[in-house]
Amino acid sequence: MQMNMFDVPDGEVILSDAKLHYTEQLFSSSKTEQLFSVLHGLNWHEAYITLYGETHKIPRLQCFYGDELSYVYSNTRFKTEKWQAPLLQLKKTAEQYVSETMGESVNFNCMLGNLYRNGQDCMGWHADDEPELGFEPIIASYSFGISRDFKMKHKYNSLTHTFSLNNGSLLIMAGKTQEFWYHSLPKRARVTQPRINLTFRTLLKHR
Ligand SMILES: O=C(O)CCC(=O)C(=O)O
Ligand SMILES: [Mn+2]
Repeated sequence: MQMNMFDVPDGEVILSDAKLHYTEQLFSSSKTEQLFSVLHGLNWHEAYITLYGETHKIPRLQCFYGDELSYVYSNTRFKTEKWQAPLLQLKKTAEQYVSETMGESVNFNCMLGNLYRNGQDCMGWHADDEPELGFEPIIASYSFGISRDFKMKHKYNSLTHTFSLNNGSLLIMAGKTQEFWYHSLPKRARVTQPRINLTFRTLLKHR
């Protein structure tokens, strides 16, 4: 097991019915800061979701970049923005981490981003198990900015797990994680700072 600059173990997270790898700190602190400000300039927008006939504003900003395709997520269809250089670099880094830590070769073709403006912004329980993501999808999730709790709960038993996703970290979810677990990003009343999350994914169908 590798230790990072904070002496926190990096590595595989042992959780039944899941395949997870967490790296606490990928870049130097100046590079991490620089990335946060570049990513803050992405094309963030508000989106709405209609549930049981009622339309609600999604409690965070989102963006979607990738190859020529569109993606329906939480009943929202995202228009794809063309890749930008910093995102392509992060995509490559994530693909290398997947290969080194899991021995799997992956080509991410899109990135769904979330900007949590403060602790009031959040994401409810869900699994990234849409058919377009295919069998045992690999999702690489970067965090920049303030640390937020990322909660997981097993779909079929009472197991739970909470990560604090730190500035400049990478969480890779693979294997049966989406089949057996839900995850969420709960509200945190005391958090006043923003967090940027980038999730690199592979969509199977180009539509
Ligand atoms: O913000 C996070 O870390 C979670 C994001 C997430 O679950 C998603 O985009 O599907
Ligand atoms: Mn998710």
